[in-house]
Amino acid sequence: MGNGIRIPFSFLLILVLFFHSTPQISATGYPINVWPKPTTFSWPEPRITLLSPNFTIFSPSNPYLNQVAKRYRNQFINEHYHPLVDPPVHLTGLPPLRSLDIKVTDASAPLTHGVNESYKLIIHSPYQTQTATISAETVWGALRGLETFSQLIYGNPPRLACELYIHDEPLFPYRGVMLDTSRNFYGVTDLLRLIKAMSMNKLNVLHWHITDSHSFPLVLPSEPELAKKGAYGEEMMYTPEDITKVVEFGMEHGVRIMPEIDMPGHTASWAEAYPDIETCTNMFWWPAGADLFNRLAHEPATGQLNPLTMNTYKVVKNVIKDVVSMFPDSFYHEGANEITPNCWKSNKTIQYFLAKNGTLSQLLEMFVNSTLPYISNQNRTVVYWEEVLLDPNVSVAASVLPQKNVILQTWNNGPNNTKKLVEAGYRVIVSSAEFYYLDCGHGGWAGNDSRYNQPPGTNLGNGGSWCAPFKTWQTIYNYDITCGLNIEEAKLVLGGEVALWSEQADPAVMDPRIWPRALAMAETLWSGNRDSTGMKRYAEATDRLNEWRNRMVTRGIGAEPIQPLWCIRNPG
Ligand code: CP6
Repeated sequence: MGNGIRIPFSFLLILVLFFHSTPQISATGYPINVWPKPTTFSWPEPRITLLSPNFTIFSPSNPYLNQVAKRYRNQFINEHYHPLVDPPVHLTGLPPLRSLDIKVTDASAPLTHGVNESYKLIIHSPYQTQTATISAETVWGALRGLETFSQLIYGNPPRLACELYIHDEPLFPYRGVMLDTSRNFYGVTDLLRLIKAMSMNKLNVLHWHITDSHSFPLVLPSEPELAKKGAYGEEMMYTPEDITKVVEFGMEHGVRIMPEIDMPGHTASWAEAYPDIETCTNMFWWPAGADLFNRLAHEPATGQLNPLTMNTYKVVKNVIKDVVSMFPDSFYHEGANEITPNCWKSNKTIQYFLAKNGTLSQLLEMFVNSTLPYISNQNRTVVYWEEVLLDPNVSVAASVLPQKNVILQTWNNGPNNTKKLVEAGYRVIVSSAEFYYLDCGHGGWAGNDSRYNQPPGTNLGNGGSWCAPFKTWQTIYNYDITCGLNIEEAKLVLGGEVALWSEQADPAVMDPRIWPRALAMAETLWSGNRDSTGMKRYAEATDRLNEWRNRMVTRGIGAEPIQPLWCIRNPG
């Protein structure tokens, strides 16, 4: 924290006192290095005290909270984080902090959508008491408070701010990251590292896009052939034990796991086991007129389940049943994106259906009508990509999707599609490709089609249009997911999600591709992107981001730097 930021903060304090306003984000006294920035905090005097070597956490008895408290206690004592810039305060010789008391009102509230994540953290004056308290409604709020507490500690021996007050809660209940494990495979350790990094940033949903056309890495007890034939290899599969491990690790970090088995499109990998339920998997690679979406995903022909084949539903229901039993979360993502008209049209049975005045949209309705109630009846809220309703060529009638049972995830056309959907009464998760798609790396296009391997400047239609320009953390930080909506409409926006599609990503580049950009969204969705005067807080965020990115690296997350150390040591 450079000296430069002190002046604006004291200035704010004066402004706030002068106008008696209630700003969304108020800050009094000195700044603190916490990411995402707490909603409200106050640190009137820059006092630092040591953490006692016998530091103890007292928490109500709850299996998750006890385990989490133990983990954090260990981190508090042993992290020894060395800040890039020494805080402008020094040890004052106060008595050390001896304990942290955690108080939880409802220790049995499960980790579900909308669970209360607020907490109050008070580090008292050591002259009065050598304790700190976290008070939260739920264990999940307490967990957020513990993360904040961990970020206040630095140095060896460990020390932290005292006489500090924080009241914190998220603006949006849904703060997600999507990872695609079909185009390239990620091991369980990679998934756990991602969950850990998400938790550090108070992100709470991992949307796991498990399968797609390229590979089917999920071992399902009722349909073992799907992974056996559709995975990239024996080592590149997730067993039911792996899933349990990921789900449990998520729980311990306040991160829900929402599975997606994309269907009926994006399913070519199913054809290895069940060629009879698929359409167009033998379509030649990019025949003239092939839909551009296929090219975007570098696909082996999209492959779409045939809604007119009875065996399709037998397999699909087995898949859903197994996935529901492995993933306890109440959200279930069914995909339903990018239906390719030419794919269905290439099938003889479907051609016959269309010739009898049937439509492609009716085919999708058949599929949704036989799967949505099946999933809803298992106490799941179904999430679909926006096209299920908005695709101009193939989409279902709104009456097929009851507002209370489904949530739609937008990714096209910035805020306009979000607006359309909330106007129609649907709850929405925003993943605008222009802002929140992280997949594009610097490797250029190289599908297994010679047309991709062209000299610079070659026009490949709209392929890759979202890739350029590369989305910087500022672009993501700047984005307001409810822009253009009125207050009532904005209430239907549950939150946002950044997405890492993996055509050009794998474990080797996962960390730097996701971080620090996802943490920019994390802060926007937690406490917003503006200071108390309503201005976007880039400069203040930049200093905090540098310090936070560095701490993430020391915690084992390969986040990209945003500046050379020189800029950090010599703030402008
Ligand atoms: N795969 C799946 C993809 C994409 C989607 N679904 C995608 C589309 C456009 C861009 C990036 C990714 N590769 N199954 C869209 C939801 Cl730019």
